[in-house]
Amino acid sequence: MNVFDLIAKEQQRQNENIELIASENFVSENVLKAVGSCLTNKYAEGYPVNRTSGSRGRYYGGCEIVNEIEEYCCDLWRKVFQTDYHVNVQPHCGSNANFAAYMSVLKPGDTILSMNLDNGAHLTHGSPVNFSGKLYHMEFYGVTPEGFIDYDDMEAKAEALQPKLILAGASAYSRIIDFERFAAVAKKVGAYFMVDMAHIAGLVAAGEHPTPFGLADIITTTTHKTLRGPRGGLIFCRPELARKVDSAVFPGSQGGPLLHVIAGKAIAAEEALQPEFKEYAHNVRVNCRAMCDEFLKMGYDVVTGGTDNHLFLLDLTKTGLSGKEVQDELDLHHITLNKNCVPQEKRSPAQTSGVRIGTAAMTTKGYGPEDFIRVAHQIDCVIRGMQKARENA
Ligand code: DSN
Repeated sequence: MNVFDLIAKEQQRQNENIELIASENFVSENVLKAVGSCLTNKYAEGYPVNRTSGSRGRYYGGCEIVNEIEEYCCDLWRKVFQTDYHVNVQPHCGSNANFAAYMSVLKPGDTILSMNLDNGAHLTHGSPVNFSGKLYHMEFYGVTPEGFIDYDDMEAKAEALQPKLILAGASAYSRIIDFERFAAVAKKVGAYFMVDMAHIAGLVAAGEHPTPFGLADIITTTTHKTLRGPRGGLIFCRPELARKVDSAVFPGSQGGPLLHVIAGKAIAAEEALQPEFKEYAHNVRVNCRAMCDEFLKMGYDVVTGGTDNHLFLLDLTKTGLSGKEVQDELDLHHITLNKNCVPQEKRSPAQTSGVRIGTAAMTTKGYGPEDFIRVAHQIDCVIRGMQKARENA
């Protein structure tokens, strides 16, 4: 086997396919260069000195240059979100960021109130098969029958259960999240308020979604979704939590930071500060609305009846097809998306009754509303073909 042949094949797949996975994107050549650089050779456990956490520095010699890179990266991300929150740029991924965020303010067994997993939350928001569900006492708020976050349910549960932390954020939620309402409830019950903005972070950076900064105590994100950076995580927190968050990342849950990825995160932050990024994030939403509206016009059911962000969920229940069948068939037509549960899901998570569609990646490739409308019709054509085949079987 030749790994470079396989990489070339994957490059071809990425060039040829229509990529609609809502959590994916295409990074710039500069991000690729940074992530593939000599920085991968360097060990640098610890942090640059003079951080808000009062860290004592690195455990290895030869860190002068990587210190500059990490500090530059931190400064840029604070600029991107126009915040004076402390930032830790070392989490290797979103799951690690969430692990360290919980660890910084919670003890095992403490109660977390988060969104129900069937309604769009992430594994690290309390799945019983994930560390979150195993280490913490998880309680969940739900969505209304139409699929909107049920804020009254969240408030009632917060009052009844007195959680130590309330979490907002999701992997498959297509509407604006009312961070102010969450923050008010968290304040009322004396809970920490944490936001996992991984999916919408690029929209927040561009002012296309209300910001959680100033409201949440801790904010986690990945850098590779709508932020269009390398695969990785970030944790922001109020300055008074800086020491706790930093020690929960290192030495609490990670060893050496991935400096090559941190350099890629710095490049992504430089790009997110350009006016073109604002335009990009705006276009992601415009494209998403155009495609979603086209499905609605064609008679499809969309969870919540629309979208405010970069994704929407098609509810396939009335087509009789599962999300998995549609995902697999679309793969054969070079359209890539993923199956997804819908509210009041009747099928297993391995089958599902819906698919999730996102516009961040193809907007990067230059698609506009008319392109996404064309793809909506291609998907409809595939679904109708599957239904016909089933009738004739
Ligand atoms: N797995 C990601 C997604 O697809 O939403 C979340 O991390």
